[in-house]
Amino acid sequence: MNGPWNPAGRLERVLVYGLGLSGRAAARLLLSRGVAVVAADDKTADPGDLTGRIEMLPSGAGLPEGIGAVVVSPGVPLDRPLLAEARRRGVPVIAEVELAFPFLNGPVVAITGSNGKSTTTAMTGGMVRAGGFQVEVCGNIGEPLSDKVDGPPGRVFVVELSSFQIEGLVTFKPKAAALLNLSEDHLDRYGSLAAYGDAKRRLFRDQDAQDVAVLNADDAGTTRLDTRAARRLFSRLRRVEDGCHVEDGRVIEVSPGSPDIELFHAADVPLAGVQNLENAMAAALLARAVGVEPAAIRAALRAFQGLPHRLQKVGERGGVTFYDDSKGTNPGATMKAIEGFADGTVHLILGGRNKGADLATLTPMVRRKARRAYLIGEAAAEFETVLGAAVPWERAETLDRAVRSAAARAQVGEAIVLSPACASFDQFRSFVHRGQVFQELVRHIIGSVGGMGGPHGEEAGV
Ligand code: UMA
Repeated sequence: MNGPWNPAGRLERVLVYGLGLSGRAAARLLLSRGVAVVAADDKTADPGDLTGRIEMLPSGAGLPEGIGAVVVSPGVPLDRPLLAEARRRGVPVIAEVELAFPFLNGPVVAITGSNGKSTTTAMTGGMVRAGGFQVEVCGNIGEPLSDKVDGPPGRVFVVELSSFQIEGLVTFKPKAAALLNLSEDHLDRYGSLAAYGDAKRRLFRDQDAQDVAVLNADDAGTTRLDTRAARRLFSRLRRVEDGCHVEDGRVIEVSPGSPDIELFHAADVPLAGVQNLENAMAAALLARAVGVEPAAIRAALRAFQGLPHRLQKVGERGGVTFYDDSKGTNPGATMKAIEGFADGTVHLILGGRNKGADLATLTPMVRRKARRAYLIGEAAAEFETVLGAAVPWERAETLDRAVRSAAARAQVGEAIVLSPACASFDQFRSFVHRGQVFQELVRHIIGSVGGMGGPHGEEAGV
């Protein structure tokens, strides 16, 4: 990956591989700087607004002559033949975020981790904005960094980065960066947790002593990191020496040689789930790294609305609450999502396409928190095996049957939670689509008059 990439060098012609959100943004940035763009896509991609401005590489063609760099989209695995050819010919292969980095006219605050990235990114953006700065919130959260390059100087770029994007970094150097947590995800691409962790840790490689690395003291995988940056830890469970921790419900910032400062109260975090306290602590340390005062941190937290499909409360009926955590696409995310519920009260919808994770890691938490599990999609059979007799489960197969059955069984004070621990692509277009379908089903149930029939015509228990 580390080709001889020189961001200051003159580029004449660049290959953009993948013409989705990031590929298009990279192409726009390159064109705006007078660089010719050739685009490759393994599916037939419509160049849209770029029609006539870029050249499309015919399917199956090799790397054209005169290409100075390849900008690879995050979803394109690095073992694709075209990328292998680029490496063989000494052509640098970089991420879209790497392409954008040298053009940025303000500090970068970067967020990565297996879970909580988007929420933490949005929280950090809110805090930095409340601190009086102009902010661009972008990256994996949905808006490519390349589209944010042109704008007034002095903006703070709060950037969510996936491991896929980090793999293509060469000179990217964030002023502050957080590694929120590390648990099994994307093993279909990386093969092992170690390789996946290594991909994430690259983010900190080029930081120096003036920069800040925010790490999770409760997740050993994140602190095992070589970096020259100042390490600031956050912990829900123990005291730290530099960073922040929780004391009697208050989140306290500790810095060697300085008095302790109260950053916020745990009750200021308006979202359910222990993970959101962790996300808020990480966001606060990142905001502190660019000079945001605690009052602004508190104000932003209290006003934070949460993001869709992240343990989002979508409705309530007869004392039963429905939560959409469709973004819970790996076991680590699902464990965190249900940890904050009272024991034995969760009707948990699990399943979809397993990305290579060991689903058995979920079993102890499911045993503790769930009243019943509803298994859907390709991973249903695997879940049957790993859950065994830990908790009652049923093979619902589809989301529709799962929601109806759960709604028919749930009692006052219980929750119905879609947090599937798997990707959505076996039955849905994306986790967003899956969440939207869930919310539509919930609205239908909540709106229906006089109870609802369960999967076998049972009377609603809600
Ligand atoms: N493509 C190929 N060959 C391949 C794979 C894809 O040609 O082997 C083409 C597709 O046909 C398509 C294009 O590449 O035309 C899609 O590129 P992409 O999959 O890299 O997706 P983008 O539309 O560029 O969106 C990406 C991120 N997607 C992925 O990482 C898969 C978006 O994160 C991100 O918001 C966007 O860049 C802007 O930065 C989404 C995501 O699911 C939300 N991320 C994963 C996650 O959060 O777990 C990592």
